[in-house]
Amino acid sequence: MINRSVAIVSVPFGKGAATSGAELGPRHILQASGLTRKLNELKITYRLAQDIHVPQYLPPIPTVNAKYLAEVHAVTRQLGDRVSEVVAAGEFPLVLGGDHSISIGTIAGLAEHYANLGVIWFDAHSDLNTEDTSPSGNIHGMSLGVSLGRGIPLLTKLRGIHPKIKPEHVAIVGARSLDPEEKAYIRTLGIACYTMHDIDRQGIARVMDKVIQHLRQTTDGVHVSFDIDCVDPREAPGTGTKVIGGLSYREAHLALELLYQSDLVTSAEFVEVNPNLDRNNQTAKLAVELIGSLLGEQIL
Ligand code: 6HN
Ligand code: MN
Ligand code: MN
Ligand code: MN
Repeated sequence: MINRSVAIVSVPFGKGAATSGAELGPRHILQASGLTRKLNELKITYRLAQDIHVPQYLPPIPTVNAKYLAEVHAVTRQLGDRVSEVVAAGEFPLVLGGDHSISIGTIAGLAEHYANLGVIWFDAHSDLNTEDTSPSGNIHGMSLGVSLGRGIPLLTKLRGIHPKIKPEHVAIVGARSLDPEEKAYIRTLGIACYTMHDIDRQGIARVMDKVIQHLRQTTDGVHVSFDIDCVDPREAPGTGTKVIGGLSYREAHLALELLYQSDLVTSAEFVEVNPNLDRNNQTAKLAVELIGSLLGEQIL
């Protein structure tokens, strides 16, 4: 997988989430926690693509229940362009968030290149709300739904591809906080959702083997969308929507190590690192280590 050069795309945007601070994620992951040092150690060639520009002020777009829609739209539209260019150049897109609303842009840019894009959604949540079902109005809780073609047309129609991904090509891993309508939608569409119950029962290795086997047979590219809140808050305190009972440190690493070995992954994003809520940069450092595992770091 990493015979390709990596293009790092920083997205300093946090308005899709309720708690501010995720906009500081890219800077902390890159500077304080040494992502580029890690990539050098792994002998991976990389470049820093131009950062996504986050506008200071935009006139609000009237909506029912979607906060900062104008800002999310401006950022995800740019990110879609940037990611599409990176893939067209033959590079591996590594997107650093930012809150999870940015995945709308990442996946929009990828969808142009992969007719049957697989998405592995590591998350405590499923991010399948719409304006009508969201308890918060925060767009980071709607982003997977948008990529599946559900919700706000301004976002679902980004780049003119609709929908971007198909439910049978999605696997959610690590879920433990689902809203009632999200559960109903997962059941109705038959989305593969490996909850913490499934992981406790089967083990993360077996779960990842199933995900890998299915996506290998049915997709033409695999995107890893890694919300750091899939990891237990003991290991990842620096994130805005913590839920106890998450992946252990080793479960998270093993999942990504197995994905590296599968040779299937064609892009990745790491989101929801919030330095304002972190302790001694623990969560940003964890993100760097996890990126290392996905890109080929091995214990021996
Ligand atoms: N995330 N389900 C809740 C909501 O507000 O829709 C939480 C969403 C969290 C989103 O962590 O990316
Ligand atoms: Mn999320
Ligand atoms: Mn989450
Ligand atoms: Mn298919």
